[in-house]
Amino acid sequence: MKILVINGPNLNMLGIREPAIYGNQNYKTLVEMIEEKAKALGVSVSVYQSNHEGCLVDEIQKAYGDADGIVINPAAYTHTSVAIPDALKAVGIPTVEVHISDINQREEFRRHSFTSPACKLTIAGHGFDGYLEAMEYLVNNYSPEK
Ligand code: CA2
Repeated sequence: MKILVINGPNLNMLGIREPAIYGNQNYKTLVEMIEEKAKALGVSVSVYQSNHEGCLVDEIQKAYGDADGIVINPAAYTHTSVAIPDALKAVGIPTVEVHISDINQREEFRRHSFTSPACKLTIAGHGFDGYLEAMEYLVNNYSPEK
């Protein structure tokens, strides 16, 4: 099974500011945790980050016919982008939306996700572990070998 993990704008800055919301660990640690989890689950993973909406759409489109599952944290584009859920629907790959913080307990503008209707599941407020839970969910429910 092949999983693509996509991270949106500013997530590469994790660990630098706002530790009360996003924790102390940095982006490199997040990527290492994802890679270790992939090994433990016996799947292949690739991790992508961009600050640009169109690049995120390009990456989703590139996954068509290649990835078996997507884990996506669209970051701020969660609350603004129509192009990202459109791309997810276009490729039809089972996708889990992840947010490090609990977007439902924060500012009003973060409570709406344009992405979640295009996803099988949304995990929010579980910190970095949310990504690992999303990977497990995809393996348990959408592995092509099962
Ligand atoms: O909780 C999440 O994972 C978010 O997707 C993170 C986004 C935010 O816009 C969403 O509403 C919720 C922010 C990405 C990272 O922002 C940083 C801010 C300060 C320091 C480092 C990263």
